[in-house]
Amino acid sequence: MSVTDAGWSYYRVSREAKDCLALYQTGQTCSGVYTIYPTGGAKTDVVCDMKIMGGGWILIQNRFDGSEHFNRTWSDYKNGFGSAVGEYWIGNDVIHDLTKDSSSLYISITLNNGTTFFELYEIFSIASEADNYRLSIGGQATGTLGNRMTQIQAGNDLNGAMFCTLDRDNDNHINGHCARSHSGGWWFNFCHDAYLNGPYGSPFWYQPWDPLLSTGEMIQKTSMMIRRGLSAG
Ligand SMILES: [Ca+2]
Repeated sequence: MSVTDAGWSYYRVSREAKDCLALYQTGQTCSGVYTIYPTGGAKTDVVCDMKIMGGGWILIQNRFDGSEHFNRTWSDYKNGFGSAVGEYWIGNDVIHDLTKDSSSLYISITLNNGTTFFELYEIFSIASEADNYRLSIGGQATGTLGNRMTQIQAGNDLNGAMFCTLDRDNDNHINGHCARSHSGGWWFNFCHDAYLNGPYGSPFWYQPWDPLLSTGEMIQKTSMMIRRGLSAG
């Protein structure tokens, strides 16, 4: 075990596990960096949160110091970027693979003053690249952020939206390019009320979680975590 730059312990587990829940169920109850072996995917190092709401969560997105920029190409988002010992996006192909059997999503945002908000979505999955990693999000939403991803005005509802990057305009903004305008990859409609991949520490990180957070200037940390099995299946 060693300690990473981000302060996580790095756990070496001899037995292969497909995700953080499988690790948790075999007795790994400490949060930290683990190697997982997703079905059909290459092994990958991730942060597992083993404390929040019963543990077993895989961080698919982790930001805390702005050391990785998130205004990246389709290929970068497809394959993932950054590192589990720092900031990262796990990769859309891996997210697709990990969410095929029904997952939940837990979003956390911590402000510079230490206040943390969260939102838990019961149902979360993304399609394959052939369908541009289309987002399926729904079920019950609970938390202190309030639901700003679904069941809002039609143009900003992200359920069913396709992934967009600076080099791929898959949004529903006919004359615009949301990913390019907002400098980051995300599921955009026309465009959004919730968006966690904007420019870190910047007033140009537009509406991370509107109206609670209209710019990203006051955000210190964000994470997006997934876990199998809270919903049926
Ligand atoms: Ca467009």
